[in-house]
Amino acid sequence: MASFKSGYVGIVGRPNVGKSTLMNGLLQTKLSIVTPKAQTTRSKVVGILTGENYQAVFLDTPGYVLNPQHELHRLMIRRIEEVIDESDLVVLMVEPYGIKKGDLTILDLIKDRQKKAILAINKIDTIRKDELLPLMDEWSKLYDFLEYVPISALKLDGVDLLLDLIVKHLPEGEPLYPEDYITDRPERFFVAEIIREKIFQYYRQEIPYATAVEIDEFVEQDPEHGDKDYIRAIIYVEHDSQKGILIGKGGEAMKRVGMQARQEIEMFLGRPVHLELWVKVRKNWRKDLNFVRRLGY
Ligand SMILES: Nc1nc2c(ncn2[C@@H]2O[C@H](COP(=O)(O)OP(=O)(O)OP(=O)(O)O)[C@@H](O)[C@H]2O)c(=O)[nH]1
Ligand SMILES: [Mg+2]
Repeated sequence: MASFKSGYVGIVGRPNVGKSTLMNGLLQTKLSIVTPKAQTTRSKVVGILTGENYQAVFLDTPGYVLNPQHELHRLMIRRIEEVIDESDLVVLMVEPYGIKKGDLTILDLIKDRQKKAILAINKIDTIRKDELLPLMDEWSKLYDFLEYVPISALKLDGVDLLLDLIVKHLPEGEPLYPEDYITDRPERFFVAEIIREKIFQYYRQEIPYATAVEIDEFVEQDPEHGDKDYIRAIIYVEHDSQKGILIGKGGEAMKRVGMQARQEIEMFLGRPVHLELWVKVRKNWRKDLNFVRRLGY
């Protein structure tokens, strides 16, 4: 009988390289939020994939910020270090446009801990095939990766192969979670993330970065709302001016966020919800360690 394999697989890399896209592709579920902006993911997102003879617990992480500017950034970096520590296998994800300083900083964390690692070169749909070999060659001089896998997480190209190789290098062991689990984070975490994703998609410049979402109330099948779930979320910004931009003229901008978020939350939960959004100013919240912690980062 074939033995069972299981373990934690950390997905790490610079901001915006496609880590969350890969995790969703591996799970074939939209679990981790994805936007075109860097620093979308702020915490560890657990995604569990159970197959016939394996269970891989994927840990999506924030992108590594090279110049941390506040407590939120510092916590994001700490999460990456923790994930590398707890991983049985690390997937270092990079872009195919040359080796960057941020790549090397993360590689050092892997090297220091002598972790088993696979290099995933993502976004190969954006380059010529003949650019790949020289790049893999350069990477192979920096660390003894177990595998070098070119992929396009977006087009799901090479993702099956990557999964096979991940499973190949997982240690033998019993499942870590019940086989029908896809995550260990609560629904309210994902609800807050979906709202944050819409804010990242709709607003520009500093607004998304100065924003945090907290679920203030979550009542399942609240009779007061026609048996829909009732969810009240608070959107924090750092300054009064940001509050105005977020709400928009006549509340139009916020309405759009609310509508899009509600639709996606309903898909995620598989049931109808009544979503209420409130915007509050919390001066410089990103510098307030206690507050950042309270938000779950
Ligand atoms: N062309 C192309 N774009 C991709 C690919 N994978 C991801 N992207 C895009 O890259 C952007 C960032 O993707 P994410 O998955 O959010 O990246 P991330 O590494 O999780 O980013 P952070 O959470 O900010 O660290 C999105 O616009 C994705 O659609 C790919 O294989 N090819
Ligand atoms: Mg991400």
